[in-house]
Amino acid sequence: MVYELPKLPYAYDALEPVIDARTVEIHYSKHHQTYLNNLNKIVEENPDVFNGKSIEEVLSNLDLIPTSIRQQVINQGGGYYNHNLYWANLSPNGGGEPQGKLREAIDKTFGSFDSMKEKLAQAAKGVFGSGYGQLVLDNQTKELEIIQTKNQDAACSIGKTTLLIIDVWEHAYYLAYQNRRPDYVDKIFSIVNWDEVEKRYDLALSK
Ligand code: MN3
Repeated sequence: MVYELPKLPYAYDALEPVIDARTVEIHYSKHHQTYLNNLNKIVEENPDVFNGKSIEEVLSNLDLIPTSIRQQVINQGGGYYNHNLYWANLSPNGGGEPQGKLREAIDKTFGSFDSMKEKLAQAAKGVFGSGYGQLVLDNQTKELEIIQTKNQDAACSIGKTTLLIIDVWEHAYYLAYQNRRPDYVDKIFSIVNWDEVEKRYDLALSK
């Protein structure tokens, strides 16, 4: 079994003006696709390591991966996994604020939605080099946290569930924003798919 590229849930130009069509097209059809192709090459050469497992299961148990291919799985598998999450937590109909249980937890943990947003934006803007700002749930404590992850490291590899992930690799914004990463991060909140983030939260709590 090999992994598959999830269909982009909207057109390339659907996230404009926040993210331009060409950036979405290259990011999805070249970057995301390449992580997937590279991952599937590793799968074909090491079928016993993957054995039909979901990529999340693989990345959540890195110690089961032979050390000779572990970093490649982190890089390529993480690149595939993080982008699956990234595209799905954006939407042309996004923006606004989360509701329900997630909203209650945000208010309780961070004081307010705006204060969470500010903290997440600062984390994303402040990633040194390539990586992500993320709102996650700690799988043990069931507390919300804001973290930075480097390169294509996956939150599930450190016992966290990704709820909202913001890609701050230059390829995510450079065509339209050049060096202005903070502008991209501030604007992305108007296309966040909070329905999807709430779904991830409910699922993670039920585990
Ligand atoms: Mn990316």
